[in-house]
Amino acid sequence: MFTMMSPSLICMDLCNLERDARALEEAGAAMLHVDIVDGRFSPSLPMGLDVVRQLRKKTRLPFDAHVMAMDNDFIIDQLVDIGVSSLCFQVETERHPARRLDHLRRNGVRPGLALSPTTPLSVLDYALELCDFVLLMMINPGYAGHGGEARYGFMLRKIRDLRTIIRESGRDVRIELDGRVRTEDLLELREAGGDVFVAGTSCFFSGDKPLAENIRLFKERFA
Ligand code: S6P
Ligand code: MG
Repeated sequence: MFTMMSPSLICMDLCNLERDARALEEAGAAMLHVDIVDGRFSPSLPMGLDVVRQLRKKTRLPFDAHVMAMDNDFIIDQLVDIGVSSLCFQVETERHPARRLDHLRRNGVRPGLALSPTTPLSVLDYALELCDFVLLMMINPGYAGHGGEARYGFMLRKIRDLRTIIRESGRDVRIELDGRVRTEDLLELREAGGDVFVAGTSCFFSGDKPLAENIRLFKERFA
């Protein structure tokens, strides 16, 4: 179960990113979820690209980027140059999703689309075959820091519907779930069809215990 988690960079101790990345590496994490919010898509600007670029040199963990921006051009080009392994962007603000997905694949980055909670799955009708994964936001993207945000009740239905669409397509497309992923909900989310789970403040970075302790407890539970 641990290897299905994508720990969220912006939920780490922002003054000790290298330390936390190493702790995750030592614990056997498979990747790091790198959120880039531009401050306009949603009112939040947690992490700049230069920090991501510096951190790239400090850890072996693959970067799993998630872009929430009004204009993707500059940000995506920079993330490709930094060397992220996979990248998804919010489909709602992208004028040319197919072109963007093709560009990522041509540059050796696994491409994905991110969907806000109420964005219908029909946007994937012709895009699914261009994607290696689809990220479903279970809260409003970029609002993770807002206390009132909670997973929407229809998300389990949406995850199951997407799993059915992928199964029927015969394609190997992963489902990544992001936003308020709680340890106690993991089995239910996995049963619904989730493959990869973003771990943030509702999981490893709850703040009540040190990261290493939270990871230890998590592994104990899912041994
Ligand atoms: C922001 C971003 C997410 C957050 C994640 C945090 O919207 O896309 O990846 O980092 O939601 O997790 P949590 O458990 O604090 O909601
Ligand atoms: Mg994210």
